[in-house]
Amino acid sequence: DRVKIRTALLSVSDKTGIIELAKALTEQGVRLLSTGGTHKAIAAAGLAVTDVSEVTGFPEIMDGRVKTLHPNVHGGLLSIRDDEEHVAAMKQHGIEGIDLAVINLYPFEEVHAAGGDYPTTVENIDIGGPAMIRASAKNHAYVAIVTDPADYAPLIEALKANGGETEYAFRQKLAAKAYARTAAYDTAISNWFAEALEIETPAYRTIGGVLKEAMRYGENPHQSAGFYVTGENRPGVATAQLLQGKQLSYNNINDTDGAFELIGEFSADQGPACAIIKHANPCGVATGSTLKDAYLRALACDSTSAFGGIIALNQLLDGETAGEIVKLFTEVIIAPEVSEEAKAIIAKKPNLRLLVTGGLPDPRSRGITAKTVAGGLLVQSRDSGVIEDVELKVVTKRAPTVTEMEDLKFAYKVAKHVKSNAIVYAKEGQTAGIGAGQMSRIDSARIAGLKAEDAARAMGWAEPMTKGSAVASEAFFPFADGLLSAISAGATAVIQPGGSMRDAEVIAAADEHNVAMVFTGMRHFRH
Ligand code: 93A
Repeated sequence: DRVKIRTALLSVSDKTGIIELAKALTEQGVRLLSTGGTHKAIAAAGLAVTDVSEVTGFPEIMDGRVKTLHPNVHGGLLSIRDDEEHVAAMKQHGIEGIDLAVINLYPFEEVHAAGGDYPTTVENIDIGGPAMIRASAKNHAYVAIVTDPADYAPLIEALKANGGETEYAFRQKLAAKAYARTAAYDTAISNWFAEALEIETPAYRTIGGVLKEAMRYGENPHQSAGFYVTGENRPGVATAQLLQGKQLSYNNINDTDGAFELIGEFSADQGPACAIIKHANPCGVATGSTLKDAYLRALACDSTSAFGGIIALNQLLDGETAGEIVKLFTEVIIAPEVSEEAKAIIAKKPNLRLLVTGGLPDPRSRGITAKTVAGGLLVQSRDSGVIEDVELKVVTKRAPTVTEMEDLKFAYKVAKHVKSNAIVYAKEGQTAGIGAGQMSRIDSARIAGLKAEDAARAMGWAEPMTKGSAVASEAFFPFADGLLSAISAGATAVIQPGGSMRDAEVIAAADEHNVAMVFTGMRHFRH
């Protein structure tokens, strides 16, 4: 199962480490073949290398679109070395075997991420490279295919250790990696196309991404995990820059995403806002006169749960706010920008991760969400529904006051980002109590009320903030009981999608207590 490497084909866009590899291969007596740019780089290093045009007997044509797409290359990669017919064909057509292919592709993903225009992006779709990678990987019984510069060093070591030969198990692993690479590459192209044409139909989209980093473990220490990027142009945890702190864990990434997607509902021009997230649910969200004020108001909602939380901010993190945040143990801070003063303050807490995104995500933007089920993936378009875009219908005798209406909208935006069943009390742009993830809506309402009482005790307030609050339910109240629980906690205004068979009953209960209620007509389930 060992194969001596006699001939290698090197064709790389990313030339990292290619000279060192070419040198090591030359030392092993390997004959090098190469395409235009790679040939030039290797020859410039003073190494002997044959241009692939000599192998094909054909020049590179059409701006390089056709350079390796030739039977002399593909026959060399695909031939079964101990098959009589294959050997005869090679002889007849003058095809020489290629035992090692080192290929990385036109930088399609990078060009797209850098905002390349349509023709430039199209030109960066590599055709010959993936064809050679797939051919070599298929023929891994004889050919080693290296697609990742990180594998150059292990390859060189393996060749040195094995007298210039590769082992079957090594080639198998390389082949598996090669197909992962071409699959991810085509996925990126497919997703770019779907985005460019604004198509959300699943038939036009491939689900997948490019591995950004392998993580030490998953949701639990015994699970393995990787972070894949889909190339969606959206400020957030996948594209953020980590300014300090160790690598984010699986749970950190999940929670940070929840935090930043939520804070994206509050555009910077509406004033400072802060969200504190635990286990992907907010434990406090608030607007404020300053960012520090917003943070303190978010914290007041549930300062117990905020310990070890994730903090998302909707604008530049300033020194004052940073000084306040570092007083409590926090896992991650994510913000569009960070001032130098804030950086210096946070630097004193080296374990605190600081992520900067350069902008806020647009809650209305397209995109996909996916979750796994046993043996499958469920994929849907993002919940890009925004309260400002829907017509709110007052269904009770009393209409909400202006302040109540503001708080209803605020609470509904937050409820969209709380696991169902979600109940969110809010007052003056500050969450007063959040009930998340219960199997019955009334339990969520009860829990949110209890949390508000806890907060009042912790903060030394005379009464829980739910007194005189607005309350949001992300889906309709199936019965009046959930609403009555909210009313007994002190809510005076309610927002919910409506649409229950018992709407009349629910409206009557609200009217009976002089509570104002509005219907959004838009549900925000989040399971
Ligand atoms: O334009 S291509 O799709 N047509 C080809 O025949 C072909 N052969 C190799 N792209 C092709 N390649 C790619 O060229 C490789 O995948 C690699 O990324 C790049 C290396 O070109 P150079 O050696 O000229 O820098």
